[in-house]
Amino acid sequence: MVGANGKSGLRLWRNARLATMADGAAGLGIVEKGAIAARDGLIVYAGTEADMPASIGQGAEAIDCEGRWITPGLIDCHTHLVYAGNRANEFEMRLVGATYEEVARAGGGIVSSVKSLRAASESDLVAQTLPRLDALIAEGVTTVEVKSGYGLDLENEKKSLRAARRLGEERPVTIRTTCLAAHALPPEAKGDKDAFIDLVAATILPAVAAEGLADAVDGFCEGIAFSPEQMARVFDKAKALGLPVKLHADQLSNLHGAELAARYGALSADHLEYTDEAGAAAMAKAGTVAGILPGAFYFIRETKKPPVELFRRHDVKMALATDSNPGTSPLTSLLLTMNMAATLFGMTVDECLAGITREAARALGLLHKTGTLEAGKSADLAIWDIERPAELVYRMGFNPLHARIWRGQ
Ligand code: DI6
Ligand code: FE
Repeated sequence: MVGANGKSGLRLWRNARLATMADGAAGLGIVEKGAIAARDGLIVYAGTEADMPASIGQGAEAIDCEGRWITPGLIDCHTHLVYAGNRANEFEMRLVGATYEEVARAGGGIVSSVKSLRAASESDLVAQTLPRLDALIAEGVTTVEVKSGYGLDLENEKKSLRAARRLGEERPVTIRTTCLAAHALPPEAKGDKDAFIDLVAATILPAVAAEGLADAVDGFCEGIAFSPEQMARVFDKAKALGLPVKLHADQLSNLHGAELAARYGALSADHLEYTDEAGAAAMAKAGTVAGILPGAFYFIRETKKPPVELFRRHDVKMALATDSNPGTSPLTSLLLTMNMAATLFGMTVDECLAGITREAARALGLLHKTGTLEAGKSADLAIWDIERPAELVYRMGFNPLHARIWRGQ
């Protein structure tokens, strides 16, 4: 095929150092004097320049990376990016002593974002979200998961998910959508959580699934949100509709959300500050990824850390994400997320980098398509002006991205 780039539609990034992040490779899967070739948006070669078959490079548009590092394009596997307004006012309240739970019980919290989102049009939501998406993209992000959960009725959940899908038309980035209707109780539910869960399971999920608006289903299992039994009803419906599940689990208390998620074969269970050993063991057995979210931990000044050591011991894969949301993590930097995971939770450089590439892809069920530099995967790359990968984790508030490639472009 003759494409825009090179006579054969083939592009070659050469004279680079690769952190392939390949599954099973030692550490970061480093390749010195490396090259990556891509055709039609897919990687056809990733390895040393010396070993690259001559036929692969023929006719390619070659880009000299001048010794720069290439990693997989970054993946933010847990965001609530679509919302209207912000909650800087609650931040101010908390700074003079109120806790997140107190703010929530006083009618602030998620419900105040629900009011703002319901008042916004779909286009308005897209316009308000794009600057946040652009901040992620500016750091080399090529895939973003976006949850609903501030609509909390059929029309507004659909509006959120349509706005999320539209982000992927407005920008060169892969968007995965998640229906988080079981996020909080809307005011019109008048305190009846079971009736609201009925609405989610009987009406919202089937409609969202029928319109193909969601790639997965999530929920908030917590004292201030929904019980494990209520979440199980949501998951039963998701499974019946053929949608994979994930869960906000054990963030503020241990309701054994990790085990619930594992029981349903969840792609990931996220937060996990209060998860115990039984939870970690269940996740390992089910292949459920641990979604570690240091932004929320930091922002609400949580003190209980997620049990990273237990996850290592049980070989639970760990992903890292921003949890970008207006209430508990107004964060749009995966680089800063890595620094927080290292500094606050003691995650290593290798764990941090895997957490925003390979393991984030796994947490989205996309590991066959992206997340590592390997032939057959999407040519999603981030090219960095750094001397060693640790710099990506080490700095705070500095962006050394040289170029971002999404699907070969
Ligand atoms: N856990 C969180 O940290 C966010 N949602 C959730 O289930 C908070 C979202 C918000 O406060 O708006
Ligand atoms: Fe979240």
